[in-house]
Order: sequence, then C-alpha cells, then structure tokens
Amino acid sequence: MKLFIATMLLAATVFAKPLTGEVHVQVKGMVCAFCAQGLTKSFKKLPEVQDVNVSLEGKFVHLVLKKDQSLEDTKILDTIKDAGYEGVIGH
Ligand SMILES: [Cu+2]
Repeated sequence: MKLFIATMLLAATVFAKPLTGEVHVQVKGMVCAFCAQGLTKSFKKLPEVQDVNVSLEGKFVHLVLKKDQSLEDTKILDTIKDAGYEGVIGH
C-alpha cells in the first residue's frame, strides 16, 4: 500500500505539469454548440483562468491564465473530459 501511494504521488508529479500564460488546447470531435458553451462556463469557473475562448469551428479552447497563476495540464484535460471530449494541449 505504501508503495502504491508513493507510486501515485510520483505519477502525479511526473504527469501534472503546471502551465502559465496562454494555453491552446485542441478538442477532438467537438461539434456541439451547447458543449462549447458548457466548456466555456467550466473554464470560467476556474479561479486561475482570466479569459477563455472556445472555438467550435477551430475545435480548440484558448485559455489566458491570470498573471502569476498556473493551472495543471491534467486539470485542463479533466475539465474537457468532463464535458465529454478529449483534449490535446498544444497546436
Ligand atoms: Cu453537446
């Protein structure tokens, strides 16, 4: 059990990468305007996010994070996953 916990902590450290500034995330297969709105709302709720632009046509989410704040990539991808989509960070 201890080894399991240690492994999980290590995994979280390795895979959760804090991002700053502006983050561009491709959203695979987003075709629904309601989902795009839902994603916008979800990201606006995050305290680290200053501005969010969701493009249905471009199938991306563009985030502007607050100055001196960071958001973990895993948190971003989970937010997109909760909306029913798969996100890929980067262009
Ligand atoms: Cu939808």
